[in-house]
Amino acid sequence: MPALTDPALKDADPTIAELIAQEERRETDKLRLIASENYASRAVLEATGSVLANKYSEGYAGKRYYEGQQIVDQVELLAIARIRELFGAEHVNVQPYSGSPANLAVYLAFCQPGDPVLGLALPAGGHLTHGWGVSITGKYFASQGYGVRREDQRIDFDDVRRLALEHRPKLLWCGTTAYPRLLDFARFREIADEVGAILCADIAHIAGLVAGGVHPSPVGIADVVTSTTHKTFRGPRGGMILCKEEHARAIDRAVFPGLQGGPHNHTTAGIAVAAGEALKPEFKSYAQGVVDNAKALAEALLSRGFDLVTGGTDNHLILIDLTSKQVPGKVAAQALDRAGIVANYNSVPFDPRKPFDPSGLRIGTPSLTSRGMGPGEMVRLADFMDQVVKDPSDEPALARIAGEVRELCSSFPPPGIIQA
Ligand code: DSN
Repeated sequence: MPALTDPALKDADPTIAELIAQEERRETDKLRLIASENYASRAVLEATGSVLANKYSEGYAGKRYYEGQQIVDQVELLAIARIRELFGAEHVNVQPYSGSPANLAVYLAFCQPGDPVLGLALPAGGHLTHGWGVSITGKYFASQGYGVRREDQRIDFDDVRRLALEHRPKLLWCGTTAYPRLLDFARFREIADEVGAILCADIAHIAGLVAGGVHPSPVGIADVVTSTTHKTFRGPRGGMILCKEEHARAIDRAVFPGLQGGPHNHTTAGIAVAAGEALKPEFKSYAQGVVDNAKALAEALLSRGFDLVTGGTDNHLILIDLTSKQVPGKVAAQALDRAGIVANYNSVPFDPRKPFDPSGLRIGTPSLTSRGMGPGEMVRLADFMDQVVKDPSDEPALARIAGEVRELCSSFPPPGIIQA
């Protein structure tokens, strides 16, 4: 349990307890805009910090390699049942340790080393594990990356189809980490069918939006759907795979024994709790709020002269191209952090700058929405960002903004953190 509430950690290890307390303060006092982060509820944190962490459970419910699974089987079956209900999936595996292992399990289930695969290129907004060169998925498979169109920065389906026909991938990925628009899963399905590829949708970023009904679902369209559980979905750090029944055995065997040992049962319990929360009507309002806030923030930034990749957003994420502001993404991100606003620098499509010093800034609204902030706060945030980007080296101004941010944050206590 976090240091502010549980004396056991403070007594046993005051150093770690103090560091956790500092992180609680940081997450309370700052505006967290990293699009892949959120606040898990107190209930999710409690389940994740439970004695279930003590138990080994290789295998699946009813077929384990260790005894003593009376409780763990129930936890895992509950998590599976809730995720199935939420997404309407035929088969669910909640054992992947996170998103990257979930994606590796898909390769293992359907590909041999050297097989052709196709995914959105990292600089265009894809993920490392969709076949990018420095990832094991780019080294062990013959991967190709499709891109976005230069004119509107949206996924270039002509490029996807051309590469698919030329390359005949075994596995076609759709899914993004820095793409602010809805994904057309049906269009990907058509291309996958044309070349006989397995279609995998990685919905790590948008799982909460899909569950909340504000983004179209790939379930029933893609053969396999992978996700993390801690981004818009607001659960613990974990992963899950949803698939059609015909692929259930291949996926389960790929996760265990193919890739992993014992599942993290404490995480499974946290996923079950998060799925229970996502089944409640309030979750739909949260998901709608995430999108409404992103649109409000995008509008407010556009009206302050910021250039947004694709011109706006349909989801939780905004990608800002700072080229016209003549401030590199890293300089802006570091100055924003000093002003109490946490984002990450990011490449933009066709970025002339290097990935470690790119032109863009990626921001998102899940964490702010979980705190209860709305469109009015998004306008204030755009004002803060505008001031910071105008002069990222004006330290007195950054310190003043950090104070204003702290004051704003104090009216919106984040879920999961008990205030001292
Ligand atoms: N894809 C990373 C992110 O979106 O932040 C996590 O893997």
